[in-house]
Amino acid sequence: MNTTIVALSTPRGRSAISVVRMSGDSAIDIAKKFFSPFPTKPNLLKVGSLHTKYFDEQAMCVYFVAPHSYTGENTVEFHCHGGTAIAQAVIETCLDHGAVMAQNGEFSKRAFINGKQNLTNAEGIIEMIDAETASAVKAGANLLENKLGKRIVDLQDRLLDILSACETTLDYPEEDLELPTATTAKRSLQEISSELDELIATSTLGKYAKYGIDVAIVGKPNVGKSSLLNALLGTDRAIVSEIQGTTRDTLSESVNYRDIRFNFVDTAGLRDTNDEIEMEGVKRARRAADSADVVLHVTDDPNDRSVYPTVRPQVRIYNKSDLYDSEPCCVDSLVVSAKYGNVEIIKETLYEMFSAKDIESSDLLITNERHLSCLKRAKAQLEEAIENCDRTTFDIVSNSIKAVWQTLGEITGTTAQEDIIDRIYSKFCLGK
Ligand SMILES: Nc1nc2c(ncn2[C@@H]2O[C@H](COP(=O)(O)OP(=O)(O)OP(=O)(O)O)[C@@H](O)[C@H]2O)c(=O)[nH]1
Ligand SMILES: [Mg+2]
Repeated sequence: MNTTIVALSTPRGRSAISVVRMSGDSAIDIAKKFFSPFPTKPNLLKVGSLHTKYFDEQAMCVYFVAPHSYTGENTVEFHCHGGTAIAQAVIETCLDHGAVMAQNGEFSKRAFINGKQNLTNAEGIIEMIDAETASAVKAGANLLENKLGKRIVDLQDRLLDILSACETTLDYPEEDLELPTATTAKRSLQEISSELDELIATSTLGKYAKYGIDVAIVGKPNVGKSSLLNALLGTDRAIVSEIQGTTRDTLSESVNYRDIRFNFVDTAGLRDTNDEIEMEGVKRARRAADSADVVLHVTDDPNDRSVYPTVRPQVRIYNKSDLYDSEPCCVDSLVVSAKYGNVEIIKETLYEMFSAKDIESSDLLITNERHLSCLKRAKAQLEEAIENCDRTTFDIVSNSIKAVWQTLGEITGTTAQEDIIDRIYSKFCLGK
């Protein structure tokens, strides 16, 4: 018999309702001791009285019978009135009747142990909870729906097929692969390899979906960088003045455009200076540009052809267009007026530039660093397996293919180490 765990599944503090969840072999028996009338059927929320040693609480109760629950175990949920004291009394009552406090993520970890979810499902849930844009929610939901898990299982199955095809042509594992077998195996492995490449390549868009696109606004003092930031955000965030060198530090703020998050960084105007603080500001501005996904190089001079020195992609912005007598000299640039005009064209250009449409429409993006590192490792091992096909015995080829299979299994959790599993579930909140 396993332990029965209990925790508050809603945030602590003042709220409309609190949900207390209990899971384990004895969950239903425990609940029957202090909730009446106990629901007569599973999966139905029923009103009743929850008897604590301090007061009787009118609450709702629902129970699920193993394996038909989130955790795969007997589970009971109490939906009580909100507030700290009521939830605390309900939890205490469960503890007094034999339950123990759950650890962070323990409900979900039990779901994993009971085969109700794999690691990518769990990571999908975390990503959905942490998401701040619709595209990040979608990326998490795809994990939860097991889109990556299914791809991984498919790749693993094909590796096993390759292995068994090789095996049937041999009497002894030490024998060399026959040429036709080796050629077929190699071709199949190469197909898997290019699919891994495709998956790995989606991680760039995955990063944008999850964290947004970092955009540094740089240029000489007074060209209107801070005005531009404010216009892009639609709020009066940064100090604007006609004095050169107004902005000293970097200033970051995010805004969602369609489903994509843009993280704009306003920076100090670039110029030579002896002012110690401003010098530091300029240094920080250059650093922000170096680490950005794209640089907006702002100028207010329509004859300015200069290019900001960076390896990052950049877009030249001619600002203060309301003051120009003629069109700016460079056509491949954006012409705006932060003070009077519409700056949506900047967001639209960035959106196009980063194929943000593909972020919204793609079914599967790699958004998780752990998945990416497993995929890269599997890819390196696969390259080794492909090389081995040419010049080694079956047992060496087979070992290298098994290594790829094993690494891919770490993604879904079938071959993951206990500590990795623990680390993932400890990121969950208490009660999840
Ligand atoms: N006419 C006009 N003035 C603008 C426009 N954008 C900004 N300004 C003015 O230009 C001056 C400088 O604007 P800021 O936004 O502070 O410029 P900055 O590039 O952030 O300057 P530093 O922080 O000093 O580097 C202010 O007086 C703004 O009102 C614009 O589109 N048209
Ligand atoms: Mg400024």
